[in-house]
Amino acid sequence: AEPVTLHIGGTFPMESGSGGWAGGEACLPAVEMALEDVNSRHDILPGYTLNMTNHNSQCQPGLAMQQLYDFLYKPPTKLMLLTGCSPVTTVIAEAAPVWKLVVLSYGGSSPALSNRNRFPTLFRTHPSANMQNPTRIHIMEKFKWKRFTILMSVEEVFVTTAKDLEALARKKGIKVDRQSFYGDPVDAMKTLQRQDARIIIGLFYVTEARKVLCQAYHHGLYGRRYVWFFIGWYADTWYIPSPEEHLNCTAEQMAEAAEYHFTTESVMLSRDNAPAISKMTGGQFQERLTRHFQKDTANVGGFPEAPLAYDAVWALALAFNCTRNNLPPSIQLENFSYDNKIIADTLFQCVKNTSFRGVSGKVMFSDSGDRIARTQIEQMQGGKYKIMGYYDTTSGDLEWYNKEQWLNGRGPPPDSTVIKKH
Ligand code: ABU
Repeated sequence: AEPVTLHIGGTFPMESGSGGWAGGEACLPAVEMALEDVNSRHDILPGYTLNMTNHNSQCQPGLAMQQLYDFLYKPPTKLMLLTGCSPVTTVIAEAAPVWKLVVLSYGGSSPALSNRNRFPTLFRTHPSANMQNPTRIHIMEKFKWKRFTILMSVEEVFVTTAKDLEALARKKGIKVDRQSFYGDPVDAMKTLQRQDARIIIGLFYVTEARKVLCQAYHHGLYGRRYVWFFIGWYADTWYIPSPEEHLNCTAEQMAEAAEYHFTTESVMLSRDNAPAISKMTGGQFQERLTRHFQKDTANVGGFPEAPLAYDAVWALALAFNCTRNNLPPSIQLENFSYDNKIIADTLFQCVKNTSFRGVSGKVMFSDSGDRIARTQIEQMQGGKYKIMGYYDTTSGDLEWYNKEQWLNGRGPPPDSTVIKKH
C-alpha cells in the first residue's frame, strides 16, 4: 500500500530583513536531510511518510503570522510546526495552542519561551540563552571582576537574558550596569564611555553587533583596558563589514576592535564517538551538511545550529511514532484536525517524554520544554576563534585550557579605573 503522508509546517529565516538571525540557510537543508533520513527508515513510522511545507520568515514576526495562517487555512492539515528565531517562535508558539498544535523550535533561544503558561505546547531543541549566564558569572569570578556592564538591544530575547544575568550577578555581589538601544547604539556607547565601562557583555543580533563594534572602535572602547563578551553563534567572520551596511568602519578597523573578545555559546554538536539514532556521529553529520554548500561554512547562517534542526525532525518523528502506538485503535494519527484533543494530548505527552541520542547530543526536554547543554567559551586571537574551555551548568564545573591572551601581555585588565594611593 502507498504510505500515508503526514504533513508538518516549517518557518526558516533564510535572510534577515529585520537584522535578526538568518539561520535557515543551514537549518533548512539540515531539516530536509533529516526528513529524507527518517522517510527511508522502515523502523520509524512504518506506513507513513513525512512531508514539510515551509516558508521564509526572514525572522520577522509579522510575516510569520501571515505564514501561520497559510499553514492553518491552506490544506493539508499540519500535525506540528517547526520554528526558528526567537521573535517568530514567540508569535507562533503563543497562537498555535488555539489550533491544538505542538511547536518544536530548532532556533529560538529566548528565555521568555520557557514560560509554560504563555507557550503551553512549545518544545525546543535549541537551549535557552540563559544557559550561558552561569558561565559568564563564573568567568567574572575567575578573573576577579566585581563589576560589568550589559549592552543590549531592546528585544524580548535579550531583555530576558539580561534580567537573569543581573539576578545571578547580584547573588554573587557583582555590580551590573545596563545600557540598552534600539537599532542605533551610538548614544548607548557614549554612556558606556562616560560610565567608564571596562567589562562589557553584548546581547544583540549580528547586524547590531557590527554597529556596536564599529562604534567601539570610534569611541576607543576596545584594546588593552576593555574586555568584550559577544554571543557565540554568529558566523566566524561576522565582524567583517558588508558594503550595504554603510558602517563607517573599514575591515581592518573592525578586525582591530574585535581582537581578544570572548564569546559564549551552548555546545550544539555532539563530540561523542558513538553514533546517534540516525547512525551518524555529530562529526559525520557536519561533514555531510558541509558538502551541501559551495562556500566556506563559516559564512553560512545557522551552520552551528544545524544539528539542532536535524534533531528536531527526529524528535518529531519519534513523537509521531509514539502517538501512533498510544492512540485508541479507533483513532488514526492522520485523522488529526485542529480541534482533536485526544491526538493533541497524546502527541504532547510523547514529545515531553522524548529521549534519544542526537547529532547535537542527548535530546530531552525539561518540564518547561527546554534543552540542557554545556557552554563553550572562545576568544578571538589573530582573527580566529580559539576554544578557551567548557562550562557545565548542571555540575558547575569549568574545564579551562589557560589559553587566553590579553593585549597588555600581563593578565586580565581591572574592571574599573585603579586609583593608586601614595
Ligand atoms: N542561535 C540562534 C538563536 C536565534 C534566536 O534566538 O533568535
